[in-house]
Amino acid sequence: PVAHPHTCTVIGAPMTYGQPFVGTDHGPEILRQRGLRSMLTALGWRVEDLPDLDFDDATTHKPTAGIGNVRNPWLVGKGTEKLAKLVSDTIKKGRFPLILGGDHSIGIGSLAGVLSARPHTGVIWVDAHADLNTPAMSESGNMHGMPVGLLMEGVAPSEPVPGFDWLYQTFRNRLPPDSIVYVGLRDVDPAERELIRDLGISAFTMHEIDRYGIGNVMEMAIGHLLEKDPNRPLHLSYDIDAVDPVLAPATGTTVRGGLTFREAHFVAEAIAQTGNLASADIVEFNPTLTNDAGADETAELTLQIITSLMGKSII
Ligand code: B3U
Ligand code: MN
Ligand code: MN
Repeated sequence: PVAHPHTCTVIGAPMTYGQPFVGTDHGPEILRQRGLRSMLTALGWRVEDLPDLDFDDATTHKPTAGIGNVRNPWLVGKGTEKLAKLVSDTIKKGRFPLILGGDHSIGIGSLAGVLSARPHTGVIWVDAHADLNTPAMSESGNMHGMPVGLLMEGVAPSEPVPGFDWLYQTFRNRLPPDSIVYVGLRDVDPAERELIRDLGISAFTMHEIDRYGIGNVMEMAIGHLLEKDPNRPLHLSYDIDAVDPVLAPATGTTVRGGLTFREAHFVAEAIAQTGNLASADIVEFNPTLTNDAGADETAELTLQIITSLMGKSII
């Protein structure tokens, strides 16, 4: 397995430009206020807590609104470029990047950074959505629906989206379709569905979770990624909207019928137990989209999921 790196670098990525709402930028600060650092320390991690990335200075002289069918490509592009560099550098220093969103467009930066430092990484995408759109496919133009699409081999556009030249220069590695597994899907666009079928991407939707149970699903999902190389590093991208909105209401695109409390934790625990997890992001917490109680509950759940992910076991 990947050597336990012992030092966790907390990277705040307060991105909002990948979707229509403000508020996702408060995620990192709220998780820190609730004791993220001491909780990591209690689990035996050394913690390097960096200042949040600055995503606001990106585009003083570039168009900030939509270009074609993409919203805010320059803002997302320049922000995720910073994140990709930081993630790649962090991994090269032997540290575990724990990336706090922000909306899921930051996945473009995390994935690019991870693939640059460790091209052979297997990815677990826990989400209600497939995030497999490209600008040509997307119905919304929101870039939080595109991180997988922009990084996948055979799907990624051949020409850069404006603001994403870096993805065609220093960060050219792409993710082969057999190197990702989805867990928790329940809202997939028709064009995404077609790609998942055509490319044979491994997808454990809520239907498979109901049918086989979360224990079997995680065994199959992890088994798929580690089949050829049991030492393969894993990256987890955990969109909090994978969890049922009754438990996690503070997020931008809730979809009913999500993971239960225990399923949400089991996913994290099973991945932690492999010993292969080498980087993770947790995204889409937005405290402003519900009442205070809902925001509190979602923040606490997010923090607990991170705890499970970073090695907390029940006994
Ligand atoms: N697939 C849709 C909806 C969506 C994706 N990610 C979220 N929502 N959170 C889209 O806009 O691409
Ligand atoms: Mn997502
Ligand atoms: Mn989602």
